[in-house]
Amino acid sequence: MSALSLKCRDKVLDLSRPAIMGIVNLTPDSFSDGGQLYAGSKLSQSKALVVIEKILKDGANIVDIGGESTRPGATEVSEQQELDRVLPILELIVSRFDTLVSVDTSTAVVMREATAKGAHLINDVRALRREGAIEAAAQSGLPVCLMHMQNQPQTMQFEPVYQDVVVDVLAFLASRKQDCIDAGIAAEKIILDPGFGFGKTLAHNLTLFNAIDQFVASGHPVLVGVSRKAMIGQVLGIEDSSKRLIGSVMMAVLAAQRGAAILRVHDVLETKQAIDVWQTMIIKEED
Ligand code: 9MG
Repeated sequence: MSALSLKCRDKVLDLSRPAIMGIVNLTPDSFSDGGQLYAGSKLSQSKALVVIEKILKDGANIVDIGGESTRPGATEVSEQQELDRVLPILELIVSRFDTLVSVDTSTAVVMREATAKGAHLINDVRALRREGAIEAAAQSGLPVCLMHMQNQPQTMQFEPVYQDVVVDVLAFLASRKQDCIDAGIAAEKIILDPGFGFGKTLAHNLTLFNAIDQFVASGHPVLVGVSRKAMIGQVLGIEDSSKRLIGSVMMAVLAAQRGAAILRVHDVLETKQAIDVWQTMIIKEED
């Protein structure tokens, strides 16, 4: 199945080269950029607009918006809070920009409302395991990203354990994929994601990273999100997540080399430049 493009509603996502998904956190408490779109306790549409405009100018192919923080230890949000954060910004993007919008949610009602308002893709860190999510995603007809997470954000970093992290994560995604197909989601609409940092130690993350090609071998586009995450901080000894740019860009290129189709990143411009240089060198090698 190794598709070079993905149909997302009325648009097509080109996957003949790595696509860049720019992160827009609509939360006051996300791990790296939480709160940057807030004026006091209120989400500011004008601040969001500035950030989204920049991400698109910098070369993002997809804008990923989310109203729930899933950083380790994050507090849960209500459905209404998520709807209030996501829907107005989704409407803003769809009405102003010609781009693909992915909605980062695990909540069925958010999936349904976001689909009605023009979202192009569902990105679910819980791989459609919440009640009603798989049905909502199937009815939407949109592509879905199924991510692996052990436990829940509140508890996931308390001593995660695997028999064999690669085998276990591959098996989980294969089983979720089959459930999706049984629920009526077309196989061509499924994106897989090993879920870096979600219930994994540094050793688990690095082992999985080196096995990205095994996820790619499934024939599904693979999404990799390592941007500014703790694994980069642990490798480099950098506590402040906003100072993890170089490690993040490096890992994005390494993920792309291993076959990742979509890179979920905070630093769009820098990642795109690095990917562009790498792509140019591949083309030169083939000349
Ligand atoms: C929402 N979110 C945070 N990290 C992520 C990751 O690594 N992958 C995906 N698909 N979503 C993520």
